[in-house]
Amino acid sequence: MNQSIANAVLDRSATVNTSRPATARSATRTVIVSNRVPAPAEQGATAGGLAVALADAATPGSLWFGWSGKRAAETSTTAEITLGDGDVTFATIDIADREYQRFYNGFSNGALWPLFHFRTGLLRFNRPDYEAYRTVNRIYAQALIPLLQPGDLIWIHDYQLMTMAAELRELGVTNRIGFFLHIPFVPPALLAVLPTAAELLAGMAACDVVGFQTEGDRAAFLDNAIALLNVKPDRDGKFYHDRRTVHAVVTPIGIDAKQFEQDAVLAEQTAEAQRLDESLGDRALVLGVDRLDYSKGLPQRFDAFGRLLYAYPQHRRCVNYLQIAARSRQEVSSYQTLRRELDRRAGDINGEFSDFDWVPLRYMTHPVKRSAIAGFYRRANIGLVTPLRDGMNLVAKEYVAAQHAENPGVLVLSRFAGAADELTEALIVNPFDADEVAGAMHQALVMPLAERKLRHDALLAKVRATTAQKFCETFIAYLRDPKKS
Ligand code: GDG
Repeated sequence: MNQSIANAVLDRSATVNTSRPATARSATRTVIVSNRVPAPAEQGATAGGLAVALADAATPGSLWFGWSGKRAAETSTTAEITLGDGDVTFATIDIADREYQRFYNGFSNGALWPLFHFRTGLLRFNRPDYEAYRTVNRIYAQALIPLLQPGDLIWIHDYQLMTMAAELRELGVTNRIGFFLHIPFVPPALLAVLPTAAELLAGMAACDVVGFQTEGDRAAFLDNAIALLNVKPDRDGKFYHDRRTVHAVVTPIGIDAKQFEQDAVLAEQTAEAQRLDESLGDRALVLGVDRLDYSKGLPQRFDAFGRLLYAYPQHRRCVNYLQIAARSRQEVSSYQTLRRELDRRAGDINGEFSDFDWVPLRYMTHPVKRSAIAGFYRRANIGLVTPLRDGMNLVAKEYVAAQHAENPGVLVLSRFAGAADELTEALIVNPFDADEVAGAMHQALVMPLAERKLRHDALLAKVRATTAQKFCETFIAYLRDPKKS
């Protein structure tokens, strides 16, 4: 779960004194469950995000439960409790290294992630990995139960924990449970590729509320529910299954827009942003910021930049493309292959177009501080966000929030990012078509100021309207109010 989202979740939680006896019926407490929980000690250490976020999460009383980040010899069965700043309780468990490999690298990132990003060719399914996934979901459920209070609203996040709600029900939990999927959902023909599809779907249907980023994702889920659970959803996305009404909702995620706008102004003054600016001189900047992940369409994006330089030679020497591609999941082989592929393509483009005093493509795989990234966005004439498939894509929203209102850059956005449903004033492209993406970059580079401002004004209004806070409020309102859902 993205940190700003986590904070917003905590912020939206109603207050309750955690020292109350479990039997006392009190204001509802939100219990957030995510695969990874950053321990309080880590929070100051992470640049930007966590420290800022926890300062925001001042509302006391919530519980955030998940994995500690430690791979131990044995999986822990009881959670370690720490009180964080702002009276937020963190409860973490360790997972045994072998189990973690199979649960996280194996089934979560080797099977679910590629499948849900429409990449069946990359899907690796094997039973031991799936069994470990089920086991870890069960362990999460078992370790959470002693911490639960009557009336707690349980909000589970993302694809690593799709069967946890079913485990909680199996163990007798009657609290309202919500699940939010941060990544896309796939239509029945694709989900059917997974031998255990019906079990995963039943896991989701053990919740009261199931949330998605887009209408398309919700529709895909409902189609699968019809096909695999034999249910009949109504027009609101509600269906009855196993003595429970399940409500499928769309609650698109956002950023803390106001905060990001302010951060970007300050970030312009950071040493990193100044150095970047000096290194560019008068040249335009095309910027990509992604985790190094095959869903982000980086090889195709590199090709599109090559097409720009080839088809529109007037931009040669006048533009630089900086791609920040922070390494992730390096233990999964498809990520190692991607990295080698990008090294090769970057070399090809620079070999072909570089001059003795100009190198068109700068590509780095180590992460950049959050404060510096905001400054980089602000300097960039184009925010290049071209995933092949993406649940939402927060980079698109951050880029919009970071722009100078009087001289904004242009967002070039993949139609296959969830963000494209909202950010329709961006230049929307098909990331598989290098010529189309190159054409959009050219259009952006020559776009008159008046048009850039018109587009940016409209985009900023949307980014400000669908914030992280709004996302949490909307989801928790569904979760809190059985009548609403
Ligand atoms: C998943 C879904 C959905 C990136 N590089 C660096 C860095 N970042 C930050 C960005 C942004 C975040 O990471 C990436 O968020 P995205 O939404 O773009 O993508 P995923 O990580 O794939 O997130 C996605 C999201 O969940 C939320 O629901 O939108 O669709 O895939 O905030 O700025 N941050 C720092 N250094 C980097 O080098 N500090």
